[in-house]
Amino acid sequence: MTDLVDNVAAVESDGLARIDAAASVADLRAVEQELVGGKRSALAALNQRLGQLAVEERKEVGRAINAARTRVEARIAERAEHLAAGEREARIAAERLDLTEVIGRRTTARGRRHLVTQARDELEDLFVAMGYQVAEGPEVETDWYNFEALNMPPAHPARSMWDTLYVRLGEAESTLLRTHTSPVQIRVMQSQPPPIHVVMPGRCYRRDTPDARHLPVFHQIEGLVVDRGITFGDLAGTIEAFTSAYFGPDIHSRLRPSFFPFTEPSAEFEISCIFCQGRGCRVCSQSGWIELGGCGMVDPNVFAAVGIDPEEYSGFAFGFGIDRCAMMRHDIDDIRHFIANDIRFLEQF
Ligand code: FA5
Repeated sequence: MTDLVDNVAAVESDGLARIDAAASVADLRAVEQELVGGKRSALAALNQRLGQLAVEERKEVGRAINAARTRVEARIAERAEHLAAGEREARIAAERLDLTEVIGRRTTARGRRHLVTQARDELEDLFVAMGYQVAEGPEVETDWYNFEALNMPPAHPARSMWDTLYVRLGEAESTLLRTHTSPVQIRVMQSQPPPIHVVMPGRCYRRDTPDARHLPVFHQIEGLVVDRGITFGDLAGTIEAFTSAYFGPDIHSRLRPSFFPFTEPSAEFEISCIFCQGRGCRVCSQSGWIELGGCGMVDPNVFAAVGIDPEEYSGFAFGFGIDRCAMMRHDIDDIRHFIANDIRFLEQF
């Protein structure tokens, strides 16, 4: 009998050592099978030998086997929990996605919107916030939209205000690259009845020699409001609202009498010089003001061209250079930087 009790003790201590040495949950399940799992396990084999013993001895050895089984099973459960936790952690570590690592390894440089596009988007947003809609028109225009409908009949002297690039299409000088965004006013008024609150950004073309303030291809944004009872005061207020929103509350605007064939009265609008805050400097020719664009009340002849009754409706229009706005906002002294494609310049914005 003592033999058998010793055997139980040996199976137990050997079993506990193997449980502690198991390196994975799979190893542990194999050890468990050999020790306590089913008829062929080590403890089951000892149990089978109980039949050879006398009743009293059988009880004692049986108790020893059961106690050994309880301790072995408890150690297996404890070790299984420990091994499973370790394996879970290892799996999570292996599956981890390090997003900062992905950014760190990125080799291609990200592009950005050109500064003039950024200025255009910002100006659009500003007018949309004031209740305007955004419209666009073609860059290749007919003479009628670019000049005639805007109160400039053929041979009108005002046409020479804009050096025009013509396209060889149809009759001579009937098709051109638009010299300003004002023809889009005509297209908008043809397509919808008043009330109209719309801004029209886009590219314009002139036979201008490039210099610090001029490019042959540049950008304008046009504004048009048509409704009952629109006054010059509404125009002045709108210009003041957008200039201080875009350039900052310290920058103000003023209107000076001017001439455009499609507005009456007409004005040029200027903003206080952002370089010297209106004190006078080289950029503003010591005047304290910088010209931004033109504006005025829509001429009755323009309303006539699109069939709007000038007795019932009035309106104002304005148009100014987007490139010039971006220059003033970002302290850029030469408009040609925008098209030089120098990445060192472009990536600053
Ligand atoms: C016009 O083009 C009128 N259509 C503006 C207007 C609209 C008046 C609605 C009344 C009512 P002007 O030729 O002055 O006006 O041009 C307006 C602005 O466009 C200029 O003040 C300037 O900011 C910009 N601009 C004109 N030519 C160039 C150029 N070559 N390069 C860069 N910007 C230019």
